[in-house]
Amino acid sequence: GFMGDPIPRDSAPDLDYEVLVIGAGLSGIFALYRLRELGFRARVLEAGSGAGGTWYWNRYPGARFDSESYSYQFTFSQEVLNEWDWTEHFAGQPEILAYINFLCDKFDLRSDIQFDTKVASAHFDQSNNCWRVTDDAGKQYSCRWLLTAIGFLSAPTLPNIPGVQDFKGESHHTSRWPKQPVTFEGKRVGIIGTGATGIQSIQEIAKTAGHLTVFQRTPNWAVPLHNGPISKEEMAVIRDDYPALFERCRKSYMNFLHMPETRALSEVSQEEREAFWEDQYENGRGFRLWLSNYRDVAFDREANKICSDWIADKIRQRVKDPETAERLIPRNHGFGTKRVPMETNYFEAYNQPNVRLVDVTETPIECITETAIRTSKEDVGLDMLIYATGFDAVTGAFDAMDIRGINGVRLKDRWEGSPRTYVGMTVDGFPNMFMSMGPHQSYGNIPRSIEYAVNWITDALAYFRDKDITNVEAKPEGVDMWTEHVIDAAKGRLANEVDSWMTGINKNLPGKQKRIINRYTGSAPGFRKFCDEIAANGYKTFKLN
Ligand code: N01
Repeated sequence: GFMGDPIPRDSAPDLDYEVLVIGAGLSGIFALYRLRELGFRARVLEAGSGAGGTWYWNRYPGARFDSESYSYQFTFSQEVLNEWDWTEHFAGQPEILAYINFLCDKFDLRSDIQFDTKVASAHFDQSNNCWRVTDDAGKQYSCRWLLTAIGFLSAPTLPNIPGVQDFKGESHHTSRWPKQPVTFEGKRVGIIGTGATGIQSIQEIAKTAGHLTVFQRTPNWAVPLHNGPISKEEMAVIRDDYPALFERCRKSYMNFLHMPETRALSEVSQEEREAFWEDQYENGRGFRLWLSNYRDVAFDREANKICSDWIADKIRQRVKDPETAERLIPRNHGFGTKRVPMETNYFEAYNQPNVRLVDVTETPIECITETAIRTSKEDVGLDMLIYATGFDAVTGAFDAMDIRGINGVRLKDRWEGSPRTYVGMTVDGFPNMFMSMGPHQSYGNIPRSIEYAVNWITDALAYFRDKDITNVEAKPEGVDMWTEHVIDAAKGRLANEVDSWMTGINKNLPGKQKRIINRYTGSAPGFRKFCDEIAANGYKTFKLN
């Protein structure tokens, strides 16, 4: 019980639920676990037929963690930490989904998750101080508190190429991959997109495809993942290290295991830095080369160029055909200025006779026909077409619902141009709505961030219940302050000068053509400290009624 209450009081006896959670991904299932623990009447509405969110939908070949499995799991249950063994340093999607289902089974979470229920709208009803949620079958639900757990990379987008609907072969967006097995043997497969998803897919599909054509618009600075199996013995050693491992994540800038190098590139000799990079590239697991790099590589053009040039040489060494190698080297952005994809023999795939790279900046795609992708030079005939074309990131999943706050103001309009939030978890004008992984919240290592956000939100709800507070709204000055802070925290980063989902760009969406600060880049420990203080001060920075 909370604050000595054996049975917590129902804070909304007249409503269907005290709390409605939208989404049963990692945020949603942990929210449900916590809300139950705190004694709330809660329900989760989930569009899919199973739990897992990102890991439910993204079943594409090669989908896997690219942060260490053991750093990317929940820590809330010691029992689960004891019981669950990871079999790879970077687990594949099937193992991750099995882990999520293990959580659902263990805590009987599914009994409060309503699957196959897509939320169409959520309107705040001022006179009754509640949210009225409607699903796409027209069913209505009322609740006091609304918790969005909808992810920030969950609204997939197709390319704005004429003829996308015309293709008669098999076609899949990576994020809506079918559950039944998809085979590539003997097929002419084409893939558009070379982000983190495309790169994971390409290296896997290349193994079995009859022929694979990669349509690349922007090459990426992918670096080796160095995955490997975890033996039972090694798992025991890792498990013994869990407390230290999670402590490291807590201390690090983005909740990852990797600590930044504190020196600047200019402080070390060429020999030293190259030996350092060589070690990171050849031996460093996961994001090390990116996150443990010299501190100025993310800020200083010169330092970044030196590092990028060094990695470009690695690509040249790995790709046999020099022209293909040059096409695979990014020219319009430096290393680490976009999310760095992780790879295993990605570049070597282009040495295989069944894989071909088409640079669509040289020969633009004109259209998709019933049987082919037509470039300015040729028709590339295809049996299967894969869209690894990314997402309407950050705000896309919010925009997909009709969310309205006080006086019917639409969230989509409120966020026109750029999202604006108070600590990424609340919005002024949208009382009693809380967001896990909302815009301008600390992301980084996502499960670490989710655990924090969901704990913060659910603790707040328990506090409000205890104090008889039934209406909570962010103040406009708080939203102004946080938005300014987010912009300040990003100052000087070379990443701001690059088109990517992190700067709010999606070239397929007319409304997403202007660069903004779409992601909070301040430190995770600083973020937590700030939010902890809000709680410690009785949430006085909110309007409380
Ligand atoms: O999407 P993206 P993603 N014509 O937007 C291309 C996370 N993630 O799904 O760059 C031609 O990065 C587009 O080209 P361009 C991670 O945070 C995590 O790959 O616009 N090409 C680009 O190459 C990541 O950052 C994990 O020129 C078109 C690609 O499609 C985020 O998800 C694994 C096109 C889209 O790349 C998003 O990654 C995977 C067009 N019309 C992803 N439209 C793990 O942690 C788009 N493209 C394991």
